[in-house]
Amino acid sequence: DLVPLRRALLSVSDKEGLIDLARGLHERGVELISTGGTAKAIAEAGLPVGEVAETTGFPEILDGRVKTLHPLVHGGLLGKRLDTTHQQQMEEHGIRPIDLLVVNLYPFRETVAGGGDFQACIENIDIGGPAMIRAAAKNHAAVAVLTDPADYAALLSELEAEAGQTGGALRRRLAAAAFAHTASYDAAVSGWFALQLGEPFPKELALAGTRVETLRYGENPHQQAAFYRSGPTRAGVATAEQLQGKQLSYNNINDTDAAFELVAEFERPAVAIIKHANPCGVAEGESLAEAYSQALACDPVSAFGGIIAVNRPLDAATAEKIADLFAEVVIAPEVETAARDLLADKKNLRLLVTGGLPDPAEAGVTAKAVSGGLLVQSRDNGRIAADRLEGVTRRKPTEAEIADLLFAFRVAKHVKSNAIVYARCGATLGIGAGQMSRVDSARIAAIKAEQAFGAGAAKGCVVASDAFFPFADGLLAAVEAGATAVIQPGGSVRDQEVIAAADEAGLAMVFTGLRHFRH
Ligand code: 93A
Repeated sequence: DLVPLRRALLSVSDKEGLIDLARGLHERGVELISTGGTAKAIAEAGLPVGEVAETTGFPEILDGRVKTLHPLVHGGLLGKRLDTTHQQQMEEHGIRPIDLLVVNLYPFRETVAGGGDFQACIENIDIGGPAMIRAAAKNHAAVAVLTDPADYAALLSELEAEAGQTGGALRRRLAAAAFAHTASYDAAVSGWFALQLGEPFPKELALAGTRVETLRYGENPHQQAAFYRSGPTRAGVATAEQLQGKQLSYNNINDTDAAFELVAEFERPAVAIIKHANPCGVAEGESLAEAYSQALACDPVSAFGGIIAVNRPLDAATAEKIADLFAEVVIAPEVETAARDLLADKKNLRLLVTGGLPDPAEAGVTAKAVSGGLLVQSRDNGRIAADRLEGVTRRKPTEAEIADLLFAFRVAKHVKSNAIVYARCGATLGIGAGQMSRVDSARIAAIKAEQAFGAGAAKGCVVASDAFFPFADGLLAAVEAGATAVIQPGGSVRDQEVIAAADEAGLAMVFTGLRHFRH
């Protein structure tokens, strides 16, 4: 299924690699036709190129909205080469076949990301480009289609190897990539348009994403995996620059994301250490180094092989401490040179720098695959401030307790449910995560605190619960561990029972009215 390549149409917004490709084609005797800007660029490189407008005998009109939308173009892309009726009709109408299409689309995503206004975004919705791409990809039996400059070299080497012809396998691969390209483009357009209407969940959901890399494997070695970037703007693991260390794994990326989102919750210097998407220690402090030591102290055993996120430029003092631990990943908004030098010989440590922090209050969506479908929700961007707390017990929390309650609740937001977090002085003491019963989470958190800090260590701490206590037992388990102040959403039918138990124990308890389930 080799097809000679005689005539190519090039129409690209991103001109990367264009001239090398055009030159390579020209050297093989391929006739080039092109749209305005692309033709200009090719001609400026001294290569012969015809204008599409000459081919069609029809000028580019309506500010370029109509330039390639013409039967002489689409007929040339879509006509079957081996079908006599098609060939007859093409001859009758003077349609000459196009054997290669090179198109990339108007920069719609970039216009949105750059803060373009509504009209600018609309103008950057490409119509003619996707129409041609789809036509060429449909007719891949005869036509090759390039939508990514990264594939230009593969086409040229195929021409070299096959004496100016393209093979079916390459054309099929390029067609599949082409349909993925227009699908992703349309997903970006449809997602943006729905948002303009204040509708985050359109009737038909299309996911836009560009593959960052294929991963070695998924959650387990027998699973395949890849990483996609969906939005260009957010500072986070998908846009981070890796300064050192081997390739990130699927679990690394998942855990690093959890760590960085968590640490972004805090105004003061803060550190989170994550294992299996749950924090094994979180702390804020006067300095990063201080916060790191406290975060590590919460569960130094689990922290081995963990993922560390910081919310300030990583400094030498903190890096020196991190160097003592076996950590898989460190992610930071910035890395000071001295810190980088200190970590440089830790060859297995992956060091990521993002240039900024995620905004915990930012809107967004999260998605989770279920069998045969996708569950989509708005991001949990809920945050509680001191003035939103409702004191429900006789004793009201002190200023210091309020600070710790808010800290603990922000941590609990990032712990898998059922989540119980004991904290004191801006540091976690014990975390109970992912249990089916809340009372078990409370007990586990107490055991962890005792393991790390000794018996009675949690005395006088605060406790946060990601959802209400359905019974008094979970609260009593926290009291037994030493908690004296409680933060929880409230809203259980047995709230009165739980409040009475808290009063009896002399606790100060506040309700947030906000739940942070996380699964
Ligand atoms: O405005 S369009 O939707 N109408 C068209 O007929 C058309 N044909 C190609 N945009 C169209 N294109 C796009 O123009 C291509 O997809 C490419 O992104 C761009 C190249 O324009 P120029 O060659 O003038 O730089």
